[in-house]
Amino acid sequence: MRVIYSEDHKLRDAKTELHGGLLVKPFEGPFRAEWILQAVVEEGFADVVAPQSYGLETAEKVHDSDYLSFLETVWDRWVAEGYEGEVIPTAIPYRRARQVKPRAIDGLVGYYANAIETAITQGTYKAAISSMNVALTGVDWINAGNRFCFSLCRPPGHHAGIDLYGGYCFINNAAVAAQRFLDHGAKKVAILDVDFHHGNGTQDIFYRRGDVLFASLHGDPADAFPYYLGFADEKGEGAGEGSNHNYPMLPGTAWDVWSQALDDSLAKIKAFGAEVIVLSLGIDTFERDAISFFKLKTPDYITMGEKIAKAGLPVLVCLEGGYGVQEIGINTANVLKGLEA
Ligand code: SP5
Ligand code: ZN
Repeated sequence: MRVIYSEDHKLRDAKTELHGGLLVKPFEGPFRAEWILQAVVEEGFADVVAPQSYGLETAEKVHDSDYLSFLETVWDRWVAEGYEGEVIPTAIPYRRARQVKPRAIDGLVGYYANAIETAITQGTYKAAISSMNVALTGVDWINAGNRFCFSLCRPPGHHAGIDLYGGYCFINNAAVAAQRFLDHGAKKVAILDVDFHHGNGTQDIFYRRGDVLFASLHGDPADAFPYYLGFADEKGEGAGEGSNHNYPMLPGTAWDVWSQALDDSLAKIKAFGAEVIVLSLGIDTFERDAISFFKLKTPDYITMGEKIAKAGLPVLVCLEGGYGVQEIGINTANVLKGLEA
């Protein structure tokens, strides 16, 4: 299977993440993509290709265009304000507050944030665009008649909503990819999100739409980031009613329980009539992940890929999370191996 990868991910290299009341070295850094690229090449996925460049047309169908302009300009505005640190909000539109866009940059940053651990930096926008291009190039590879593709996206995307960044995400790569599949003839697309964290951004984007099914397997939001979305009773609204499926699971969940949720989500995807699966692949479900609490083991990732392939659909794999351990590389490669098995 082809791997799409751009060096431009390195432009996203924040110095800080707000964690436990301290500004620490971020869990989400360039080393992640390097570990994963090295492992997938070593495991035989050596057809590594750089992405094409795309404009913003597709992104503007899933994100608010003012939000995209904010991402593009926020760093310069922050520096112009005289600030010396990275971009972190200090106020947010709390309950019962007005949802009106402030003129002041400090207010604007909070307006567009759904989590404040994530600092925006000088190269973040360019890296996020390159990550989107990696996903879109994967769409074109699938549309050329190939069954699988691995888009090694970094930064990740599934926490980025219509007009929200956070959770290390800025542009929702999987959502933009799904939109391109639709724009090139697919009537129904499924996004299967197996990252440890609920894909709150992807859910936000497609919640009222009937053309994209969203299924997410994740740590129960009562116990895990992003805390405020991802419960089982969120089923979609309007045209999207019945096409949103959340599988929250408890601390300590291992393959036996997790794989039942996977089987159920794949049955939903088949029943929906999806023509292609966009797999939001976080490998932070691993038992030794730095910030998560599931207990998946390295061989489980092969079985995961096998099960997903048995749905019989083309699969575009977009990288999401996975932290703190070099095994994110072999675990990713194992999913790819399982898909091709
Ligand atoms: C793409 C992705 O996986 N984003 C995840 C963002 C999570 N950021 C917040 C992490 C908070 C971790 N808290 C762990 C508590 C352990 N005691
Ligand atoms: Zn995650």
